[in-house]
Amino acid sequence: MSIFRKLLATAAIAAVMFAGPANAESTKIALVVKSLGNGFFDAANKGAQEAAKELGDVEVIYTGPTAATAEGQIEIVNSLIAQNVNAIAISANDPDALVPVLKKAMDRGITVISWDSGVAPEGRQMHLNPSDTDLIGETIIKLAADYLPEGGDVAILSASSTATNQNAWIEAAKKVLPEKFPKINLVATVYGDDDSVKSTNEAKGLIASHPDLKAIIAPTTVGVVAAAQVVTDQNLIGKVNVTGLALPSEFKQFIDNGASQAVALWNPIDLGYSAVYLAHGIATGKAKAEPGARLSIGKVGEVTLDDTNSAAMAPPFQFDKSNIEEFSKIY
Ligand code: RAM
Repeated sequence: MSIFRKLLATAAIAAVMFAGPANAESTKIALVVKSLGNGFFDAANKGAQEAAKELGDVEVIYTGPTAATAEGQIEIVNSLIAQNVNAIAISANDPDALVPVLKKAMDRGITVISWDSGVAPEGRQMHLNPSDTDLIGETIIKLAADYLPEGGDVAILSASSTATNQNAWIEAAKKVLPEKFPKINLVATVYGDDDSVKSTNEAKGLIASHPDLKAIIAPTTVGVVAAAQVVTDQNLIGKVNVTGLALPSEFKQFIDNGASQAVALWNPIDLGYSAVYLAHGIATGKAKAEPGARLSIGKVGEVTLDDTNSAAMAPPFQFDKSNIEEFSKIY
């Protein structure tokens, strides 16, 4: 064998050795969600896996606590640090409680981003919002107001009381109420913790303590289903309109039966895809998270980071009788 051929053969063996087992060289990205068993996050995971496939060298680890608590997520992040993952993309149950453990992750060289529900700037390199926060805040009120020409009492059924995203949307909603929706009277805000049982009980409580309630606004895919089920079970269809942010596949039945006139949401598959795309870009050094940076989110487009290194993906869509059937087949 000539020296040249020998060298080629050696190179081939080396290449095989370096390729190693399928995942040896892949970028490990953990998609940490608020809690498992939530259809919204399962849809995001679908997009995350799509991004992994497209990027080719990525393994997505889909994980989260059983209940939507910061404590559960802290435990998970500690174990991801021990596993030496390359990146963590988290939808946080609390903006501050996770900062120390995420700082520890970053100190170890792990890329950390938040998406969906943010972490305070010192605990992550960037944050991806699904849509503009003020726009979501106004949208959830408008969804109720559109069907209340005379105005009236409405209440909010949220997720957990520390959820960064819901709290920001509620704050934005309260800001636009007096000027843009003067006839809408917000009588209460309660928290169902993205838990079906607690959300059901909170919805029942709202109805019992506010006899003139005209709408329940639930800016959570878990809460909105629970509230619509309560309205259905208590024969309140036509009396209390349920609205908010809903996954069409879970919510179609309540548009069909009239418990809700309309709801909204962004594409959760695109959101999970974008989170992985961004985490991968930063972890591999292809993208840099800094104010003003324009970062690619692959087939979804691109985002521009603001001065807090936050960006928004896309505006929400509205779903009603005319289109929920079509969207319910996608997510
Ligand atoms: C729930 C979660 C999630 C939120 C959606 C709208 O699934 O609270 O964080 O973005 O609702």
